[in-house]
Amino acid sequence: MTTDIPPIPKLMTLERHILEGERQHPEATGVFSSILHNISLAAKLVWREVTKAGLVNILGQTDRMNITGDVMKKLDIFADQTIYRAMDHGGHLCVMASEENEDLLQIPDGYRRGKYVLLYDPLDGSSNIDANITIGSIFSIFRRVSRSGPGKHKDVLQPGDRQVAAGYLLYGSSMMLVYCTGHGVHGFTLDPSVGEFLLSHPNIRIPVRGPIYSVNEGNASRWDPAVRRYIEYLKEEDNATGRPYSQRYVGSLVADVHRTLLYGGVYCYPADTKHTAGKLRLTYECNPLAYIVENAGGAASDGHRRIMEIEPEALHQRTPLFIGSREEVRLAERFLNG
Ligand code: FDP
Repeated sequence: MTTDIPPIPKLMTLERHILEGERQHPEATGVFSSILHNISLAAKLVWREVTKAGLVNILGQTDRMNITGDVMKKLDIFADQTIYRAMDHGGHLCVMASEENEDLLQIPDGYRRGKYVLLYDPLDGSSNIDANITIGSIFSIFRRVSRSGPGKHKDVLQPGDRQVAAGYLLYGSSMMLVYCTGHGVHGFTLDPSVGEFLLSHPNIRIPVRGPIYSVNEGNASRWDPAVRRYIEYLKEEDNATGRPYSQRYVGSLVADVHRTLLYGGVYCYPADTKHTAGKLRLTYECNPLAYIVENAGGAASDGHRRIMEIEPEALHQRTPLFIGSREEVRLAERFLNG
C-alpha cells in the first residue's frame, strides 16, 4: 500500500501574497496591501453585477454620454462609482481619475489624503457587455508629485515608467486579478464559493515571441501603408519564421492583452484615418498594461517609442498601441519605421 500523499499546494490568497511580498521588502509600508484590498473589494462588487446583468435587466443604454462620446452603459456608471467609493476613504490616495469623468476625482472632504494617485478604466470593453464577452477593469498607481492638499493634474499626468503598481481585473468565465508592484506579475483567480482571490498564475512571463496577432482588421483600409505591410507580412506563408500567424480579436483590450500575456504574440491598435492619434487611452489603459507586460518580459510601444516614456499632456489622451512579446513588438516597430 502506498503512503504517498501529493503535497498540498500553498493556499496563497491575495492578502497573504501581498503581505509576504511586503515582508521581503522592509521599506514597504503596507499601503499597497490596503489599496489592493479595496480594489479587489470593488471588483467583487462589479463582478457581482456583471454576472447578474442578463438577469436583472441592468443592461441598456442611459441617455448619458461619457466624455469621449460613447454612450455609457449603466454598468459603466456602476463600476466607476463603486471603484471610487471603495477607494475614497482609505487615506492613501490624494486624487483619482477615471475614463468616465472629464476631470480629476478628488478625495471627499473629511477623509485623509495620502501619497498615492489612482487612475482607472472602470469597465474596459463595454461594447461587449450585452454579448456576455469578457470585459475588465484596469488600474494604475503613482506616487503623488505635488506636495500637499488636493491632487493636481501633474499628479495624474506622469509618464508610465513612474508607476509604482498596476493591474487589471477580468470578468470572464472566471474572475481574475493580475497585478504587479515591480516584483513580478502575478495572477489570482476568484474562488466565488469563499469570495477569495487565490494565486493561480505566479510570476507570469510572456513568451519572447508568439505567432498570434490581434487587431481590428476591419480598419485596414484606414491604416498607414506601413501598418498594412506589417499585417500582410504576418499572414504570409513562411515555415522558417512560423508564418502565417493566427489572428485573435476579442475587442476588449484587457482580454486581448491577457491572452497575449499568457500565450505570446502582439496586440495592435494603430492610428488610422478615423483615429488619427490612435483609439486607446494612454493614462488609464495603455500605461498600466504596458507596466504589466514589460514587467513580465514583454514590450509596449506606440510604434516609435516606449509607451511608458510618453509624457502625457491630457488625462484622456489617446495613443497607438503595439503590445506583447518583445520580439513581436520590435518587428512591428521595424515595419513602422521603414
Ligand atoms: P470599448 O470601446 O468597447 O470600451 O477601450 C476601448 C475599447 O473598447 C477596447 O477595450 C477595445 O479593445 C477597443 O476599444 C475596441 O475597439 P474597436 O471596436 O474599434 O476594435
